[in-house]
Amino acid sequence: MDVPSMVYQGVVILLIGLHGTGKSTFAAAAAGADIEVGDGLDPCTSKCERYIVEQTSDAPQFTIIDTPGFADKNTTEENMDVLRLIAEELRNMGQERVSGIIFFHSIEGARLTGVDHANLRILKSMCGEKFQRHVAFVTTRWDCMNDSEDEKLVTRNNNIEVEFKKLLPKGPEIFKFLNDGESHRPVLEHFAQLARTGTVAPPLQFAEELERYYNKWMSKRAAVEKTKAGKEIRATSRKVGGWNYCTIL
Ligand SMILES: Nc1nc2c(ncn2[C@@H]2O[C@H](COP(=O)(O)OP(=O)(O)OP(=O)(O)O)[C@@H](O)[C@H]2O)c(=O)[nH]1
Ligand SMILES: [Mg+2]
Repeated sequence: MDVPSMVYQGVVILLIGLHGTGKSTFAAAAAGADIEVGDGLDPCTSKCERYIVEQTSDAPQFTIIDTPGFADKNTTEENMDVLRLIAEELRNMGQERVSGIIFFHSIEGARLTGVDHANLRILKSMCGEKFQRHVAFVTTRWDCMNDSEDEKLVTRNNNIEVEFKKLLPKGPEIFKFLNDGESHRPVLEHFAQLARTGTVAPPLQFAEELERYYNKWMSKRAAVEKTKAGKEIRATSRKVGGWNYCTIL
């Protein structure tokens, strides 16, 4: 169901990841909504969109926030724009808080690339240590694989899971999305279970930092740049771009 602006209900979950990894596809499956998805090549979602997941059982209601994907090159300004849009969304939430983040990764890639690592570092900077428990990783496109039991694929997946856990040692749960109308459920159930057991998510480090900087009358733009996630995006571009890029900066 599409949500009127400024409405956040129940457990609020942010969908984050490289563009084309299946965030909107997951949101469409979870919310039963007709959501535009991309061709996997060009970025599709251009702003943060909220969807409510109606629950029939005792599960809590969810608000899912689909976000524009991070760029598949280390393109500073594009990623900074994504961060700004997420910052705006967090500001719109007022007293409401993000209870979880789902980070998406397509299993089609042979391994985690430099761009994947860069995006994971942005994620880590957004979360801060205490929030890590409230992150889930979802690998997508399992249905595009000929044989999900194939030895090479299983090894690849195991390696990716080890990498994920190394990068966020405080423990993300990892799920597989099969594009089957069902596999989104265990992911939501994971967050529902945290809510049921009263495991309240701490504030996102990114949200706390923004609040602090806004309170110092910093402009929205400057505040986003000053956060750890903003600095991470700048630092990555310097490493990748080399001295030429630095000179331009
Ligand atoms: N078969 C299959 N296709 C998928 C899966 N996930 C995503 N796709 C396809 O991949 C393309 C991109 O998916 P999106 O859901 O738009 O990806 P996104 O992460 O929202 O991309 P941006 O909005 O650009 O950040 C679409 O054509 C989807 O149908 C999956 O698990 N299985
Ligand atoms: Mg999308």
